[in-house]
Amino acid sequence: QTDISLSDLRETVERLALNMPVTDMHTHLYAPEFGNLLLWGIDELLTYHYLISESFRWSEEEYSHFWSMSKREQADWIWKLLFLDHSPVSEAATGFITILKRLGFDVSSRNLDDYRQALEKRTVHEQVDTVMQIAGIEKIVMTNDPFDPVERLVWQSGKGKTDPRFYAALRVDALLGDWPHAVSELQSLGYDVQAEWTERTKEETRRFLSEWIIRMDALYLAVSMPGDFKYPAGDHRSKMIDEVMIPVCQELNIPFALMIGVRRKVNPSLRLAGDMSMLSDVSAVEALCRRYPEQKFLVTMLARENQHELTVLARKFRNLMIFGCWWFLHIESMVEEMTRFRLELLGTSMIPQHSDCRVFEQLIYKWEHSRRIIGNVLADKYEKLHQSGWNVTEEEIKRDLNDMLNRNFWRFLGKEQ
Ligand code: REL
Ligand code: ZN
Repeated sequence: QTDISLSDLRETVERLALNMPVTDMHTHLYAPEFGNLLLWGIDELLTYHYLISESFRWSEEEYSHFWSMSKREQADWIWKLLFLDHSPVSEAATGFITILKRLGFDVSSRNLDDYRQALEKRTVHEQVDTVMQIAGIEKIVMTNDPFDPVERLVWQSGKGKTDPRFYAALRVDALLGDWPHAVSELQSLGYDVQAEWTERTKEETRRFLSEWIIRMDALYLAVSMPGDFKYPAGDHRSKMIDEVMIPVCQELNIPFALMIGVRRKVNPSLRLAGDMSMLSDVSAVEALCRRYPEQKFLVTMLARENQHELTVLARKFRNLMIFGCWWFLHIESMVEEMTRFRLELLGTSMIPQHSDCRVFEQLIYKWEHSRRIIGNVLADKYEKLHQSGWNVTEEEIKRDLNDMLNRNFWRFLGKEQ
């Protein structure tokens, strides 16, 4: 293996970073078997909730009027406000342009109907294959909610686990965040639970989780929580975690994923686009990692202010894997900043990014933008090493990228492929 010269280093790292197959360990995408739950195409892309909230900044329109429009009309409205009346420089808007370009469309024409017509000719299967190929995505982890009646039917009909490129993650926010709602859902699914925290209720909630993890073959159990999550606290959340969630994860030997720092619906009129970020308490994660050294925790936080402390915490606990630049942090400046100090504090022993895609083609831009940044930050580090006489080989660069974009996740799961 010959050494890479200093002048070729950056280009080599960037090329390898752009081409390394990826495991996208948290998305809101679905396999084609899930029917309409899998969103794709121009109108879904333009009505992404990130773009909805950006559009309303330019309009006096009633929220209710927007929601009464057809999807196509909403898309046209957003296209005009964010792409024609103003330049699409935000991350989500630029992302749409990256998608058009990579799909081979003439971006300069600005002709939405051409793009629509081109995609309407494709089947969902063709588009899934094409996009995964363009984006270099090998494995996709979905977010799977048994309380969603549409999704539940797919699992109950046995069609949920047919496409080998897609993996499940069991997501049950209501158990921690809206217990009354969870109780009525669990009851309607035939579990003998009640609002009071009885032994029977705990047992039945554990049974619910185990049965669904097994049915979905879920890779991990996931929850999102607001920043006011405290642990240990003697409240409902602590009890649910200690007496239900951790025991089930331990029994089935899967990680527990915590996504902390989201305040839902601060502006309910915006629906999905109305969620806000919130400062979190890193010491809650610290306490969990200390109390359960055998339990693996996948953790991401939404506030920028929490990122450095969380990264330091990962130095203290090997059962903590930090992942991704979540949501409002999934913008170039934050990905750059976070990737840099994560590498500086943890080396390559972290998961630098997940896509959080909701619409299939978003895989293209979310990963292209992130791969470039990851490659460049890594190139800076290799250049420093090179100047000291430590030359990384192409094989070693691939190994490092493969760790960050694939293996760290699978190794953490104990399911190295
Ligand atoms: O998994 C989550 O809780 C969030 O990522 C989502 O709620 C959010 O809407 C997503 O689109 C963010 O990227
Ligand atoms: Zn998400």
